[in-house]
Amino acid sequence: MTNPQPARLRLALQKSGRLTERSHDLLTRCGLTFNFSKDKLFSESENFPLDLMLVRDDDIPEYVSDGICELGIVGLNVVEEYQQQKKITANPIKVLKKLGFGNCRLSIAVPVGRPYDGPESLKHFRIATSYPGTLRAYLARLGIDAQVVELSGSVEIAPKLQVADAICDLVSTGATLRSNGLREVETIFQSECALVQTGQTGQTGREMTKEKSDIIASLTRRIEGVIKASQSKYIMMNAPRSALPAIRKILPGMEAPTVISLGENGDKIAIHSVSQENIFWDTMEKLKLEGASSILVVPIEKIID
Ligand code: PRT
Ligand code: ZN
Repeated sequence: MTNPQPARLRLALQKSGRLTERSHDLLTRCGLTFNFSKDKLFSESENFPLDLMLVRDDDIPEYVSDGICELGIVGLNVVEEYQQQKKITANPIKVLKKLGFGNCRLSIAVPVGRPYDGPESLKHFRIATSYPGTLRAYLARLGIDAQVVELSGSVEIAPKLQVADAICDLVSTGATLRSNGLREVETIFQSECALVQTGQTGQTGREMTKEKSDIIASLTRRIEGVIKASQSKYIMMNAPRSALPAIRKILPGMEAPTVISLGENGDKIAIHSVSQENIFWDTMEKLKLEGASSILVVPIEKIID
């Protein structure tokens, strides 16, 4: 009897766009290697049981929702829109980990100079958007009767073309709105890129087995380790022993520091610790004023607690 094939997972990823580089970088930092090729739909990892499926970001929620891919890396705005449009309530897509990049918000904006006095002002407006599902759900929640004008791109020019009174679009810096004479008035959804998992368990041929769940748990742990490491710093310094309480006050995010006695009478110490916060120049200067010297702050590559 032949052994069954070991399980491999499929992860849907944006083929080419804003999220692609950061997503590749994250997987690489998790220790996964791939043989990327622009023309291929699939890219297999050589050292982890995971195959990437490289597609347009708008298609990712459907592949994940249907269980064709167990996992996806995608903006939560796209997931929300898909689930609102399809009115999915059973087995929704699960957010396993927010990844801290691709941050943006879905906002309503009106032409500068147009009076706006809260969501009630949107009554009878024509609002142009590529996110009709999310916008309709927002308007319904607030009981606002407005017309949703669906556009697939360049939503920000709709008021100038007089096809809409307001728009609902993604905003990150706000520069696009400003340069089109628009003013952000309501945020209806906060988004960032996330690792998501199918809510399906029994798709024929792609059942969610214990083996697959274990692989997902292992990948999630690695991703958490990479994210935690990128938010942490390793800090080392020498200081008089008497300065330790003051130093701990300056660095409240410092985890149980390792204190090593220096010299013979032990009144000087070396402090080593992981800090969960950003260490700025002014923090280093404060440490120096407390008598710390040889202060070293170094990035951390991986952390497993
Ligand atoms: O080809 P494919 O369909 O895969 O890609 P796409 O062109 O549809 O998407 P892409 O690559 O542009 O964006 C992918 C994801 O990035 C989005 O779904 C969001 O989750 C996230 N993201 C983060 C953004 C932005 N920030 C963003 N600023 N997506 C789009 N924008 C656009 C926005 O639509 C507007 O036109 O940037 C403009 C606003 O930016 P600011 O900085 O001027 O406010
Ligand atoms: Zn897209």
